[in-house]
Amino acid sequence: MEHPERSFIMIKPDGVQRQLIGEIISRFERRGYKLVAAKLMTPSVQLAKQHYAEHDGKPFFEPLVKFLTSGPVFAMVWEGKDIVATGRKMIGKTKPLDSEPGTIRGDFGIDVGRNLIHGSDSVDSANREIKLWFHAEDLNSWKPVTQGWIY
Ligand code: 3AN
Repeated sequence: MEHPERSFIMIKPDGVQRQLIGEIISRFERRGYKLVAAKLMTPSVQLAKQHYAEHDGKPFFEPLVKFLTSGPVFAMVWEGKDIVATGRKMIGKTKPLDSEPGTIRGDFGIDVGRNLIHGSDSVDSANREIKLWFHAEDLNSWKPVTQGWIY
């Protein structure tokens, strides 16, 4: 079944610890995006390594995997027009000095290793990551209700 573009967005352990889940969900909802899947979970080392496979061998790879598996993350799938690129804009740049105020990282983060949130960097990555983190049956396609109980 065809559906609008989707992105894998994950609040990392620092974002959960700092109780920013609601704030972050709210930003995506207000922008007009639709939540199609979400779960709080502590990733296994294997899952974290698969997720960050492109960084395998880099000096920050092991600490990154250790950090991601240190406690619960909040994994989500969001849907809507240009969600991958717009999601990255809303998240802000990886380096704290480059992340503009108004973005999630720019408003709440100062550390490159503790930058609160992950968002897929391309539609291909999104498809790969969504498959890695969610079962197909956990993705909920839903449409706005047109009956008269939302005013
Ligand atoms: P982004 O998450 O902005 O797409 P990536 O994919 O380049 O950034 O890096 C993935 C994660 O690896 C980042 N979110 C960050 O937590 C960590 N990371 C990237 N570069 C560094 C670095 N130079 N030092 C420490 N951690 C890094």
